[in-house]
Amino acid sequence: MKPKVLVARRAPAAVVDKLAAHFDVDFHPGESPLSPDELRARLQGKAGAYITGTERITAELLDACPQLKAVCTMSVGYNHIDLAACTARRVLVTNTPDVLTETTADFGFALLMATARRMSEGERLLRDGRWKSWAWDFLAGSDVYNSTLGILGMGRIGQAIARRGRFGFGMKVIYHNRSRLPAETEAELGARYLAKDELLRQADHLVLVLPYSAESHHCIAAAELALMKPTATLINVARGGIVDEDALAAALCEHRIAAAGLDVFEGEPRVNPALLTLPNVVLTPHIASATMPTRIAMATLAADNLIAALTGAPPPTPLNPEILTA
Ligand code: 8YV
Repeated sequence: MKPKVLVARRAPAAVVDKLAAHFDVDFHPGESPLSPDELRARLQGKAGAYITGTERITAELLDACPQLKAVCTMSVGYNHIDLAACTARRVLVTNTPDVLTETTADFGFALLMATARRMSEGERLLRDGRWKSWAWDFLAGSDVYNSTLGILGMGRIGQAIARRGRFGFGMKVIYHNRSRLPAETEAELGARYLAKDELLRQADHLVLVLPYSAESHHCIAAAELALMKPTATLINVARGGIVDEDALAAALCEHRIAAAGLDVFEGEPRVNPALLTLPNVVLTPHIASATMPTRIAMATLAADNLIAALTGAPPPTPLNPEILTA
């Protein structure tokens, strides 16, 4: 008998077929995520779960699904999974690092450029028939080339954005991270480590790429925004909860910072209504990793993790590998 697994969201057909070769697959093909109650019901008797960032794995859910042995998420972020609760119950957790790094960095940089150069604002104006003439300051934004790129959270994606800034746009790179990078990585990126407040003061463009946790919740709020330059842009490709959106909307409205580019939101897919009315914010629906090759690579890696986890092989990218040896 094949082990039973739940595939909680649509996935590429080849990936579902691959899983079906190893498992008895219960597949949720819908466009919307299962509700928490539906997820609990569908996980009954399942040894494995293939999930995405839209399914929450809590201690209560784990207690209600004692057969569960592996949770494999098609995402690099895992703030939707209670990792400690999984580890305590010997449930293996895997994510999908690396395969999305460059694609996500491309998007982070695209969002930075669109925000600094007011691209969405210009397109809206043009489509609305409000483009009347030329003026010296018409849609004048801020420079990217030669400016100072601040990165909060210098992991794989932060470093990939730093490379784009330094080598593609001659930017001065400054960063803050929980732990400082090795000297040779700093030298390669030309990146200078600063205290968080100093990073906020000096950055022309501040990109948030840090993981979301209780520690990073609202780590950009009114006090932090007050330190930023009035000409600065703020870019968030990490998680919405890192930014206090009410404080950000107020800062944008009062031009205490110039603009923001946001791909992630605290209550997504709901967007704070205050942000929707502001012209100086570029809003995208959590698509930083959304290219077809990258999404296929993420889905394949999540499936390979699940197959390994339930067939006794070492999974490629475990988050709690200690349970494999303990
Ligand atoms: C995904 C992401 O689109 O990988 C992540 O952590 O935020 C995005 O790449 C999303 O989480 C899908 O699972």
